[in-house]
Amino acid sequence: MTSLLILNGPNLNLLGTREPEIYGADTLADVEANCRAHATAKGVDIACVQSNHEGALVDAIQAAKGTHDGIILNAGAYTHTSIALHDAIAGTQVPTIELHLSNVHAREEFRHHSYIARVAVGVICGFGAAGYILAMDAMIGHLETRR
Ligand code: CA2
Repeated sequence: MTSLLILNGPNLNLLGTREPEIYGADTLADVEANCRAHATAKGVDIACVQSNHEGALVDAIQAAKGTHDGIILNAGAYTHTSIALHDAIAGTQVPTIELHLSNVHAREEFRHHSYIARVAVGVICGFGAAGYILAMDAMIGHLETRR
């Protein structure tokens, strides 16, 4: 069975507690529950991981090789700073979709650059929590066309 890793980075554990006008009212637990329900409907397995630590995210990407077929990655602010995450994705070659709740291109200049996009299958941003479902469907479709 296809298996996806839903990987969330720094501060996304705070979802639903502040800045709902930017990130929505759903908590991370709500988002993960929606992903689990969608995975059941689509007949895929998922694992959900969140960490505030760059090295732990690198470990999770490395551990995905041979365990998960694709990664949905909201790397949070590390998107804009982390060559280590870029290298982990490039090194493991696990297909990865970069995801953001907000439209990072409509925000501050420092959010416009991504180290992840260069090694991602594609990027989804600006659709709030629905983006996780869009990303799951996009990854399932991507994996099907590769088979
Ligand atoms: O829009 C996104 O999903 C981001 O990845 C969220 C990151 C931000 O640094 C990226 O530029 C875009 C920030 C996540 C912080 O989430 C919070 C949620 C509620 C309260 C405080 C922080």
